[in-house]
Amino acid sequence: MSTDTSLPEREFALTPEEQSAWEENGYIVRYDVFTEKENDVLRQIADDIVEGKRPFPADNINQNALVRDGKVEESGIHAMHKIHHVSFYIPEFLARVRDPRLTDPIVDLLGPNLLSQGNLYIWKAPKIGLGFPWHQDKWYFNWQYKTEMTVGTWTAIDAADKENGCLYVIPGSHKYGILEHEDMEGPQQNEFKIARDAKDEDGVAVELPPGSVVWFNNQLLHKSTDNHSLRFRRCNVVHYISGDAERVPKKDVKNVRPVMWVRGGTYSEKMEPVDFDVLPIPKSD
Ligand SMILES: O=C(O)CCC(=O)C(=O)O
Repeated sequence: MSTDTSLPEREFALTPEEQSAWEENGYIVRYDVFTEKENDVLRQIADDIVEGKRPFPADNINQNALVRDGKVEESGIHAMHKIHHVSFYIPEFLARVRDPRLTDPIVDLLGPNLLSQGNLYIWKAPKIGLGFPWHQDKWYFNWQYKTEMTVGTWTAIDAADKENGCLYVIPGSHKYGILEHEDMEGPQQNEFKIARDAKDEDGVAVELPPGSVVWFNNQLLHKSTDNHSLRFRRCNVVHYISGDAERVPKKDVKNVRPVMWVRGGTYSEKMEPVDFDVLPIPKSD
């Protein structure tokens, strides 16, 4: 296992200005991190998965809720909402998870031993793509791990703006503590809860060109809006956790996913990371 993460070697480490912005706001943004060609590789693979050209566990593929509920008719990638844990099964997505352009800054935030809880690729189709309510990712992750902070990265595959449903964040909300998250009404997948105490007027739109990345503290309140445009708004989200974190065993939780080794040494007795390459695709019944 490689442990070549000594601090001076990191070309993409956080600058002191970014470090301060992180502490104050709970997120940072960089532009031109990935090229259009690199994004196209992920975009094509995700589309191939939907078209059945690449095997992938069907349970990890979610349709748009309006299509799923028969409210609109769409097919192929237009009918898609997201795929989960792509990097567990697809080598090109795993390579992206381990890319130093994403991970170098995270070493400054979580230390040199990094694992990933997986990733999420979102389509947000023209006109029907649905937004995500205000939430803190830590609310979702907390039952699984004992750790103060994990870090999410959000890469724009397409341009993201207010019209096609970009992210909104509440700067500094990573200092609020974990808010109550409640059930919500509406077509959005019932997998989501809303942090009702988050105030829309405190939100800032994070409009980004393709290839940009947002790094965010998992306690940062964020949301996104519906896609009202005729354009896709695709993104690739990856979550990172320190190898020093502790997994909390929960007997009642089905389908607990492994964490993948990313870089550095790991503490397998606590986290049991998968340190080989992608997992085999499970056979469907
Ligand atoms: O990309 C989006 O629209 C929102 C994604 C998000 O909030 C998340 O992955 O936690």
